[in-house]
Amino acid sequence: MSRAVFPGTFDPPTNGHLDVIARASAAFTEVIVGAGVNPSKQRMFDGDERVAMLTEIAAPYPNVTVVPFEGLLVDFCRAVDAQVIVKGLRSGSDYDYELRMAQMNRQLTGVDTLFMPTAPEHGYVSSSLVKEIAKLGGPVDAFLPPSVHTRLIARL
Ligand code: COD
Repeated sequence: MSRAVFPGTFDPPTNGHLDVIARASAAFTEVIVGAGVNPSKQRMFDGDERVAMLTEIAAPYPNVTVVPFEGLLVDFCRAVDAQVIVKGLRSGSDYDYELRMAQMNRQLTGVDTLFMPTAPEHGYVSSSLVKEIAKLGGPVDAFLPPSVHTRLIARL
């Protein structure tokens, strides 16, 4: 039995996040999507909204559950008894950022991180860019699950 945590801010969840959720669902017995807080990012959606959006888009995957968390990721992994952290990688800059966190998290509690390369069609998609484009009136429906797109447009 392997239980993995896929953590992120998911503000909002994009098609890139959903692709990682789908592939992790096929790779692990159980996947817990951890809707967390990145202290360096301003959020548009609160924790309940991000959990609701993730729960809607993860509905087709019965072994995926969505759980909010605050505090350290390693403490969350311990609380839900997860053996592995899954992260998506889009670029070298993602790798530099994620490698340090992966090494730190392993040093803190021994939990390992597995990286999943982005699907090429989602490699340039980020929540931050999607929000910026949407706020300035540009089209973002190609980058978001339909239910998330509806919520984002309603918010703006
Ligand atoms: N394709 C594939 N993967 C993607 C895509 C895409 N288009 N977009 C994003 N991803 C991946 C990211 O690389 C990341 O792995 C994941 O999806 C989530 O992305 P974001 O941007 O929603 O989330 P982040 O990077 O802001 O999340 C950061 C955490 C909340 C995980 C981090 O801040 C954290 O661990 N916080 C808890 C506090 C803590 O433990 N700090 C110490 C860390 S050592």
